Order: sequence, then structure tokens, then C-alpha cells
Amino acid sequence: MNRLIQLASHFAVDGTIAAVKPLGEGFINDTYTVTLAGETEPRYILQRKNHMVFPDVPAMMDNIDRVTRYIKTKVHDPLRQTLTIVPAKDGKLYYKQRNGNFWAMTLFIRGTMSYTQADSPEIAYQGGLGLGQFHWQVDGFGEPLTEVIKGFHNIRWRFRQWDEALARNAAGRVKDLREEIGWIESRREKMLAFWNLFETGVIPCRVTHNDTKISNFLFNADDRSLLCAIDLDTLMSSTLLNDTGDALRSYTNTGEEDDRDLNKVSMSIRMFQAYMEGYLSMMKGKLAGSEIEYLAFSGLYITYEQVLRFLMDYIDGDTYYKIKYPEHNLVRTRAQYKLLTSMEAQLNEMNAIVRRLVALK
Ligand code: ADP
Ligand code: GN1
Ligand code: MG
Repeated sequence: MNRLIQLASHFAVDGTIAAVKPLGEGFINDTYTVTLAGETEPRYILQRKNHMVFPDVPAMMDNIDRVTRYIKTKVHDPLRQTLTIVPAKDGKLYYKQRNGNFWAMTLFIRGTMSYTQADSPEIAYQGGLGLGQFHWQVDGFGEPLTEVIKGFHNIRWRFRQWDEALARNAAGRVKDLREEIGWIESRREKMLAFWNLFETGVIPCRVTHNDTKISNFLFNADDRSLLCAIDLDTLMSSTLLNDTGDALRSYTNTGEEDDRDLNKVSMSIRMFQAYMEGYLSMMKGKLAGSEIEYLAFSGLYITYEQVLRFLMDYIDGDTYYKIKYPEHNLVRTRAQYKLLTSMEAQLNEMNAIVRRLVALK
């Protein structure tokens, strides 16, 4: 039996496994579809969870289990509107291999598709609606969640890692990166001032997804309407501005996250408007004033953090993100920086759009 089929058969599947095939381009986990004998479409998703990135996979799976069970109580179609964990045959939410690798399985949701880029304002609108729906679905979940990655969107913590990475200079690359390092340093105080609003409770703490790029949402294949948020590994308590920010970073980019052609990269104000129309149509009445005030800025915050994280990984010698070629993290850094400067140039306009949408009846 092939190795992947053997792994998948540790889970409580409903038949004989016929095929296990790679899927997607995630930077962290390895993802596969699982098809049963006699069926043409996959029935399950099997994932190797990266335990270098997620040090406590059982706690992470427990977060996902509790939150998805909660969501299921609030939606019409609980098997399609959120993930469903398929436990291992011993009842655990994961299977741990002898070599230390962790695996988890969920139901494959049929009739869906995902995007890596928003190709029309309608998709951006649907994406915003989808994040609004997700925030509505998790609203009221009162139990504490494990912090699966320490300080994930906490820029104060990221600066600690950053300062250490610069001092370590593990790959000897710092000397060639003066300009890029300056991009980070010149905005340090501004980003800390924003995060301080969360630390002091001005911006509320909520259940958040934390990895809301466009490929982490499923759309219905028939009419391209939004179905649900997936890739729930980073569910934690934080500010929902991390989610709006990461989504804006992805939905409004006219280029690729790792575009080599910087002329293609910019923030599309049309996509921004469409995304916000969708998001605010769900969440307008539920947001605190401080959340509304920083909605547009959240895109800058997370894009900045992403510049820092890609550059830090390059400085560290590419230990975190999967790369396809040696300079990949530097290319990603530059492309995300271009996006950041485009957002900075349009921040006033973005804020005006948010104000207009909030004022509408
Ligand atoms: P990664 O951590 O590798 O990014 P994801 O969980 O985001 O993994 O899945 C990668 C892709 O696989 C998604 O963008 C989506 O297209 C597809 N996918 C993931 N989970 C499901 C699911 N439960 N049902 C259908 N498709 C899925
Ligand atoms: C990673 O796992 P994936 O590919 O959905 C990363 C995100 C980054 C993203 C950049 C746990 O997401 O934080 O924004 O790459 N996830 C983790 O594309 O670090
Ligand atoms: Mg993903």
C-alpha cells in the first residue's frame, strides 16, 4: 500500500481509500485530497500539520474542533458552511506518526473552488461578505483559545524576533539589505502605536482567523458565491483587524504576492471598496468605533508585518516559509513592500470609503 494511503487509513474514513493526491500551494502544511473506491470526487482533505510552525498540534486541533462545533450551531448547512474534522480511528483529532509528524483530516467540501487572486470586484465583495459571516459565526464563542503561535500578529513580539534575527545574521545577508531593513525601521514606532491600542483594550479582543488570504476561503463553484472560511489552524483570540488586514493584503493586490514585476503590484481601490461593501454589510452594526477607525489601516499593518516576516525569513536563511528558488523570500519582501507603499499613498481615500459606507443606511 502506498505511504499516503496508509497514513489516511489511520482516520475513521467511510470506505476503502483509492487515492491520495497533493493539493494547493500552502507555505506551511502539506495538503492532499483523499478519494474513496467507487467515487470520482475526493471525500476528504488530509494534511500534514507543520509542527515546527505549530508547536502544539493537539491544542490547535482542539481550538478548531471547539470553534467549528460552535459555528455549526449557527448555520443552515453545518457540513458545508465550516470544516468538519474526521477523527483518527482512536478518537483523537489527529494522528501522530512515530517520526513525530502530525496529520489531520477534514471532510472535502464538494462543488467548491478557491482563488489566489480576486479577479473582479464581485469576488472581492463576496470575500468581504465571507469574512463578515465568519466574524458573525464566531461572535459569542466565550471559551479561551490556545495561542497556537506566540505573538502571531503582535508587532511588538515580531520586533523582538526581528532584532534577534538581525543580530544573529544567520545567513550573512544583512550587509546587502540596508535599504530593505530601513523600510521596516522607519515605520516601527507607527506600527507599535497601533498595536498599543489593542494591548490597552481600546481595540477589543475577539475570536479571529488570522490567515484570511483569499485562498483560505471556499466559493461555490456554480455561482461563485462565498461559502466559508477554511485553513483554521491559526484560530486565536486577537483583533479582527488582523483578519481584515490580511484579507485586504490579498484581495486588493493587482499583482501576485511574490510578483517579480513590481509594476504589476498595487492596491486596487475598486477592490478595496468592493471588499469593504461586503464586509460592512455584515458587520457594520457590530464593530466598535476604534475598529471602524482602523479598518483601512489594518491593511497597511498586516502588509507591513508580512514585509517584515518575509525579510526576516530571508535574513534567517529561509527557515520558515517554503521557497521555490533561493531569492524567493526577498522577491516576496519587495512585492509586499510595493503593495504597502501603494496602500500608504491611498490611505486617505480608503478611510473616506469606510466613512461613507458606515454612514449609509
Ligand atoms: P494550506 O495550509 O496548504 O494553505 P488549505 O487548508 O488552505 O491548506 O487548503 C489548500 C487548498 O485546498 C484550499 O485553497 C482549497 O482550494 C482546498 N481545500 C482545503 N480544504 C478544503 C475542503 N475542506 N474542501 C474543499 N477544498 C478544500
Ligand atoms: C502562510 O499557510 P498559508 O500558506 O495559508 C502563513 C501566513 C502568511 C501566508 C503568506 C501559519 O499561510 O501567516 O500570511 O503564508 N501562515 C502561517 O502567504 O505562518
Ligand atoms: Mg491555505
